[in-house]
Amino acid sequence: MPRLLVRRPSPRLADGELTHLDRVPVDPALALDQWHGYVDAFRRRGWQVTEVAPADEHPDGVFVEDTVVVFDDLAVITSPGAPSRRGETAGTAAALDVLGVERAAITEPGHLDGGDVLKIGRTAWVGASARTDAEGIAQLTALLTPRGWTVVSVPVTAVLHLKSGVTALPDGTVVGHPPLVDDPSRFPRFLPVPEEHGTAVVDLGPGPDGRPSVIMSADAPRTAELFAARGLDVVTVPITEFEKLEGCVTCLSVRLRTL
Ligand code: CIR
Repeated sequence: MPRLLVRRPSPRLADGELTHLDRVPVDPALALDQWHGYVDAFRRRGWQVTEVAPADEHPDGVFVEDTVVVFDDLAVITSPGAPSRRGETAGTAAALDVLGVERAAITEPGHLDGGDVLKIGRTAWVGASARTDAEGIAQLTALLTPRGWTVVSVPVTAVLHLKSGVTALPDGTVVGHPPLVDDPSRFPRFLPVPEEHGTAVVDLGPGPDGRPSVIMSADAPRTAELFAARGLDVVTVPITEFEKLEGCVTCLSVRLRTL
């Protein structure tokens, strides 16, 4: 049974880090509703949900994806690039220990955010961004190469994280909104999408009729149509309050497929 790791939003969510967007008001009650809607969409598809202990002192704690990246049975605890986010990893590590997951970690002086890691097959594409540095990428490469993974570093300047600009459909096609992607030609198969909030998809596993299924933002209707026309079962969820803080559907969870 696949398992989803999530962390509920802090009441201080509105104070989260901003890099490329201007601050606009965030509604904490709406954010909590949207978070429940997101988690319930996975539950309806058979995912077991594990909540990491709340970290209300960390406004960005809900973006749990940035604290760990899972490769096969190994969970790599990250070393977040933003000082305000460095205290978020301890709770994630504790939750993984309860589940009995093998752990490794990126350590100082290296930095790496989970949002910069896009896994396709046995390749980890890693964004060299404002949050992830060469030392963090070198540490990840040293952990993964003996395990049969290839790590490829790509530049990220237009958006916060690699996965703010590109993600992958279940068949491995990379999708992205071209103005947000530094160099689409780096990816073997790239499908441009027409909307900014259409760049982020998460593979939900097979849908009720066996078709591959993805979850994505409700704020990208033309992209949702494009994916449906490719035969995908598309589930959309409103996540406006997280998008205001440069978050997306990927950032709100970590998937553990083998537990
Ligand atoms: C931050 O700047 O760290 C948060 N406001 C947003 C993090 C989004 N996470 C992600 O893209 N993986």
